[in-house]
Amino acid sequence: MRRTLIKNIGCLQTPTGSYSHKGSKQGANEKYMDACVAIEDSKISEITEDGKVPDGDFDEVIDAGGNLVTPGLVDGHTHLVFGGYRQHEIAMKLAGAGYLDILRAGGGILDTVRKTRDASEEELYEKSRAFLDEMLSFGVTSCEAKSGYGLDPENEIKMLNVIGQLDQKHVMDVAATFMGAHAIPPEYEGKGDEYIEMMCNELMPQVREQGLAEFCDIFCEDSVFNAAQSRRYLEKARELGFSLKIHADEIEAIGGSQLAGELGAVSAEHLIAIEEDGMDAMAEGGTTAMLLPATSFYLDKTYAPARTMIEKGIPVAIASDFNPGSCPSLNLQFAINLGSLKYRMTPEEVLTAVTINPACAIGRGDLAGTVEPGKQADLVIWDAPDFEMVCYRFGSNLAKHVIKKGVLVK
Ligand code: IZC
Ligand code: ZN
Repeated sequence: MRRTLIKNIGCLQTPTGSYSHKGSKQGANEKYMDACVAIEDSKISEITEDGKVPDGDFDEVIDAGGNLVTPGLVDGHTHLVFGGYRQHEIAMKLAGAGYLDILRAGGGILDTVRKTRDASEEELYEKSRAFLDEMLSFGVTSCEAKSGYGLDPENEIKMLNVIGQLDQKHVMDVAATFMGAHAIPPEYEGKGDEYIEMMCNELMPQVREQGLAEFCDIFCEDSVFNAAQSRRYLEKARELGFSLKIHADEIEAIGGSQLAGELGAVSAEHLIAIEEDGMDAMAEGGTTAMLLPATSFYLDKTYAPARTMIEKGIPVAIASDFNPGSCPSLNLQFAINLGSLKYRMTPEEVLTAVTINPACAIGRGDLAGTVEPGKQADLVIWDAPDFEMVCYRFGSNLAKHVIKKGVLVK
């Protein structure tokens, strides 16, 4: 057994438990001052505080230099596997085109679909592997990744294979979400219902049988998939044993958040335009709000009503939404800054929103999201004395060292 000690931790701040935190619990963090963390192989074995050092010999000692240590961050919503980029959309945006205008004109997601279909599995793997390296350098140690730029059986499976390979070969834990219903591909233009039926009858069962994804997601949005199509798709997914996710109320509130609550979806994502009844349904259904503030920033939209959600007892998570269209940034620290500034969440609430809550929403709550004996040793040593500093400084990378499964990876 390999033993590692992290010593000289000024403040170890972490939520506790393996469940999603809501209401007043959203901001309940434990803070251990002058602490040490002992690691045995890939797991945390002991936490000490007030200058006490765990007994025994260690193979490796990491000096935290009196800094803040937190759990490794968890990015619960990404579209990190994609061909090409969409920087040419800047000109359209400057000319006044909105996100859905670009999609309706055959660009946006559909532009990325063309480039993803053209890319080989190896090309997609190499590109996304580099993204995971960059995410790790920002302190992210687990993430979710969605398919949804293939939109046909061959290319959706190609994307899911890439995600599976990343999870296996890269040190990052990557949870796979099947998102065949991300847009209507050109072959099915004007035939959204038929496309949903093909997904439900052909591709979704195949993905399930081959064990390629744990979660199933749909883009419930004006000009994309309506609430009835989303219900059909998610009910079928639930029947097949997927956990449910839904892109809801990003631009227009068309019933996605109500559906999420009613079907007991594990998370509803975006929620910029959510209304009162959608929040009530989510609170009732125990659905986590996966909020994506860097997307509000990049689309120049308003920000989801995080404070009201916390008051209503909805667990709040904050993710990057890294994708080539509405959020071409994988820097979860920037989402932390916006969570603090725009959602007006406290540093403790924000920490919960980027650790245990998304860990639970991607099915990794037992392994990740807190620093506690028995959990995977995924930790960040920050170039900061407290988490307030991480909420406050923006544009720099404050993750000084990153430890993944007990190994120093930065
Ligand atoms: O590529 O535009 N919102 N899906 C829903 C996205 C953004 C990703 C994209
Ligand atoms: Zn998304």
